[in-house]
Amino acid sequence: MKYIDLRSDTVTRPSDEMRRIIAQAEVGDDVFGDDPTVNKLQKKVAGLFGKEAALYVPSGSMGNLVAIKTHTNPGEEAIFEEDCHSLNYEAGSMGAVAGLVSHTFRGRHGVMTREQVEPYIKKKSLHTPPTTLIALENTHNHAGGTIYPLEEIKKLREMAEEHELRMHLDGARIWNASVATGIPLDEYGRYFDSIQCCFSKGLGAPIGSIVVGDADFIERARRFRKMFGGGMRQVGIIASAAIYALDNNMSRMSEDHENAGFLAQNLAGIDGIDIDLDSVQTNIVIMNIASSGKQVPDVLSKLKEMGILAVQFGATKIRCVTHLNVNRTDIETAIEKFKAVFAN
Ligand code: TLP
Repeated sequence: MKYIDLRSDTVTRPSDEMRRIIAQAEVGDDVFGDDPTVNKLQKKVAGLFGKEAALYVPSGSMGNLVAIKTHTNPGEEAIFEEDCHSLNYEAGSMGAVAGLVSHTFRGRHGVMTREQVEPYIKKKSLHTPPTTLIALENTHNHAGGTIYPLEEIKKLREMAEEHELRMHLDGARIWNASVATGIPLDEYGRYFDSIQCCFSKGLGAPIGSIVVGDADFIERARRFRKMFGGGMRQVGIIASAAIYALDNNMSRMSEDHENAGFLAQNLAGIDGIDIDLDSVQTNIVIMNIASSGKQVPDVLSKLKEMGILAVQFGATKIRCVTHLNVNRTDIETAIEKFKAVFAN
């Protein structure tokens, strides 16, 4: 059966044109720093964010870990939003590998505010783990692809400077935030010491993420990438796909956002499905099915029988993500199938 796959934007497949570009990629040994395609990608992305340098890494999880590990020492404290990806979906790396104590705050739509966070920043003392980092996520996956308001980012940046905190952004889907708001990537770049962004989500490249920052930070991050086994060799093969994706697949993300909005509007009209429509700001739709009395795994398996794939995202929640491999007709089909499952 050919599925309409709404589990994630990570399921996107390289197009024929992308595969052609991959086949022609110029390569070298990137651990020696001489893969021309990787160097081109790193320069290009650093430039897009107005940063001095960038480091290509195999995954978003490694990008977050490398960046945060480079900024901090074991035993220090870092501030995260409670439902962020780094703490909940990266296998405990912030504690197990970076050795951090995490202080979490609950954000509305994934947004922590300065007022909320500032009173809890800890100074260095004999007893306390000093707070040295704050990490944000934009767009926020678990909150439903929500966008961090620039005004709040600016306030947090001022706070970070006053308290000498480093500021990291998990920008796995920063492309979506930029396309949806029209805020250029280099504007986001101004407020963070490091940003991690993924090519293997809505941009449609098969593998890879990147970390941007200043030159000294990236040099130090390179050592941690090696330590974590992320030093790769003729990796221009996949970096070429990332360059292609940036040039061809970014502006079209507005289509994914329209499709997510359309899906959310229609699903919200079904009895037993509750959606916070304010949270549907980019390509993610999270619905709560508690009021239907149905169990998420049952709903997902019925949908699957009908050719629709989605994922569980909490005890009573389902997530659908739109991307370049699903079009409006697919979304219309998905809506019909949801209606059928919830009709009885
Ligand atoms: N997110 C995946 C799953 O892990 C949940 C998805 O399907 O959405 N930051 C954010 C905000 C992410 O959403 C993800 C992946 C990552 C980091 C990690 O990227 P990878 O999977 O490349 O390690």
